[in-house]
Amino acid sequence: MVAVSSPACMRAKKTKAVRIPVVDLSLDRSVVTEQIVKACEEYGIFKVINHGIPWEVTSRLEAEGVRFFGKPAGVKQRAGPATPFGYGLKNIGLNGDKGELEYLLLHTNPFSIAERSKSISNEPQNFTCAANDYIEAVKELASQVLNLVAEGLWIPDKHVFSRQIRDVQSDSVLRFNYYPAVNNRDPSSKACKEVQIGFGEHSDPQILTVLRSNDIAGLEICLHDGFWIPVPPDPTQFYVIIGDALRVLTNDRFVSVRHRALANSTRNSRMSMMYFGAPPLTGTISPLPQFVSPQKPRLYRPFTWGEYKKAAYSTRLGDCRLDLFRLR
Ligand code: GA4
Repeated sequence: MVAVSSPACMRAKKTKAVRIPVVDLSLDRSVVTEQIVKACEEYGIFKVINHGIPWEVTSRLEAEGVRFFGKPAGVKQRAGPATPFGYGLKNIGLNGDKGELEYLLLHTNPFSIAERSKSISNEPQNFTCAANDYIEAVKELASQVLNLVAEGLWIPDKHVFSRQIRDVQSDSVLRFNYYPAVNNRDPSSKACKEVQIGFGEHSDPQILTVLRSNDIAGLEICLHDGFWIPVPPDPTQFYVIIGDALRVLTNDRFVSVRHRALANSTRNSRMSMMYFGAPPLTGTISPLPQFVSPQKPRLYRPFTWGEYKKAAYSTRLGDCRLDLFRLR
């Protein structure tokens, strides 16, 4: 087992009122690029509005998710266990992490989607179609955002980041997280007394995540100073979350924000759908020359996405895996 430092955020319990940046993609390109870069540097997360993804594409996949999680336990288990792909219940990853949730983790390759959908839906073609359309739409959005990032950073090759997630061999994944509503009417119930962690704190390993949830709250991010702040749910919009790979590519100019999900809703269940945009397994992750100088020396050794993924699955959810690749 490799030694990794304990996450700073685990010590922080406080919260304060801060607004997550909102980027309107319909505004002037120079304004948008500047806003995105600032948000990536200061927060590692922002909300995109006027994103152009038709509501029908999102709602169709949401309906498939709701249908699946509404099935009896025994039926859902036919799509599991998650190793790591498939249906998971309370177990996260392969090293004993637990959470108050159910999930579906799917590789975005169309062949994998078609294969998996057989155990997810009674009408697999409908699930396959909804998932593929959604994946295409969020991949486009992620690529658009990554091109704006490159432009905002004055990188001559505007496709340097998006190329990685658009590659046919891309290792991108799609995830549904379902946090059942808790019953707090019983004063002796666990839910009544303590905060339930739906999905523990971590940073996403990939380049970037596009997250969409229903209108039930739960997601929180950790600020630089250790404060946790809630991310207000907005079913019509998307949140972009910076992952570890983009942090490395920018030599730590961007932060890969640590986040977690609480599962405390007594109103309704929370369901989120995440697209994690990743390079192919052989794709190299190394600080780009633009971000390395005598004043800002290279902070990481080059590694492949495959190596980083392996490190992710051999560590615990909350570990700071990037330390394993850090030079200083
Ligand atoms: C966090 C981000 C994505 O959900 C995920 C997760 C993955 C899993 O659930 O299988 C991991 C987690 C995530 C990071 C550390 C490892 C791997 C669980 C875990 C303990 C799909 C991913 O790529 O990394």
